[in-house]
Amino acid sequence: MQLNENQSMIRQMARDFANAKIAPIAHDIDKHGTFPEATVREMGELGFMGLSVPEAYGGSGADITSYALVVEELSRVCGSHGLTVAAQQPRLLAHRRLRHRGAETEVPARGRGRKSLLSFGLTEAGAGSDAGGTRTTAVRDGDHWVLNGSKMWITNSHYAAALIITAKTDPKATGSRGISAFIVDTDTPGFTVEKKEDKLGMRASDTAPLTLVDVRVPHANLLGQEGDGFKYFMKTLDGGRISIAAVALGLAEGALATARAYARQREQFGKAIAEFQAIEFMIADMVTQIQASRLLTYEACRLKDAGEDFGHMSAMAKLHSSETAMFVTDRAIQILGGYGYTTEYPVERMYRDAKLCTIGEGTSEIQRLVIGRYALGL
Ligand code: COS
Repeated sequence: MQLNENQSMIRQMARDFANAKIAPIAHDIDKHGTFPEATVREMGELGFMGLSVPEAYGGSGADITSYALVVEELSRVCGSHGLTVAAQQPRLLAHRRLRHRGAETEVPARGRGRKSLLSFGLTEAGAGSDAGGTRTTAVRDGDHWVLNGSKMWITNSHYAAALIITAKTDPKATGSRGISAFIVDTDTPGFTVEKKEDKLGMRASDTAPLTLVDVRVPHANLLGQEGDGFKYFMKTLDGGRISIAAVALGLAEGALATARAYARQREQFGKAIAEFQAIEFMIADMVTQIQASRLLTYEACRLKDAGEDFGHMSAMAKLHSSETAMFVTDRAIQILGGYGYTTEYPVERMYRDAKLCTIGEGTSEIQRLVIGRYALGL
């Protein structure tokens, strides 16, 4: 892919930062499940936390391609860092889009103290793939809305100054209808971020359930049109799927790099194992799948940057890249043999991190559903 000067510069900046600052801590933060506050702050200073948000809204004004390049580079050494940036970005974009649609609310984007992120709360215990199954309610009370309910698997929530939350505003409406989107400041009484989840992978990324008990938000915090929340969130997920595709791509590239170096240096039967066709073919398949993922991911970025429909392409990119990440990290462990199964090398961490990519931002099955509906014109 041909990058312009700006994109090459941003990619190099992200690569240097990832190698110098993230690679040395990636193992420890995974082991202890520690959110990397210091490097997240530094990423904010470098402009990574609002990359594709226009400068007028406090962002860096870069294109989606640059943003995906950054997420890919971070994920090459640490999936949790890639995911932390990925979870922040489309949320800001969603907000910008919603503001354009008429909402006048200002998001407290600069945050307070260590809580400086903006998070996104859609999923509930009964509303996973069926995002329209939202049970959280918002009831109008004069100039306010009163929210009650709970959310699950919410990324970055302990470090968020505010979240965008979906809630049912029309109890009579069925399915995806009657759902609205609200900005909720995390210090609003009745709003609680519960205990961080103990996860298989992405262990340094912050994931927690939320509880809302009589949370009062001003009417101005309703985003866009009442009842259109489901569609806003679907559009946000279209963009979010590019992010997860970039995370998966980075993880696959990181695992490939480790496997390639190992295969060249590890000797068995008197020669480097790279010289055995069994290994050569594995590497060939890994490289080919990664290249296909890269083309899909950057084609989705190109369409989005050009203002064209991209939801089908981001679903294809997300599906292919996440399944490629599982394939490549699995093959990388196989090439490293016993070493690959230990924490001495990063491939086992990448394998665990990659699994999230087949689930978050819509499972592989949901991506197939979106792609199938597009292909069949349904
Ligand atoms: N962009 C804009 N609008 C969209 C849209 C999109 N990508 N996808 C659907 N819509 C609209 C439809 O056009 C429809 O509008 P009308 O009511 O005006 O006809 C409405 O939203 C309902 O769409 P649909 O009937 O397709 O909804 P379904 O309940 O069948 O759900 C899926 C569609 C399954 C695709 C959706 O629920 C989904 O993506 N689920 C996965 C959720 C997910 O990814 N969760 C993970 C979150 S991690 S933060």
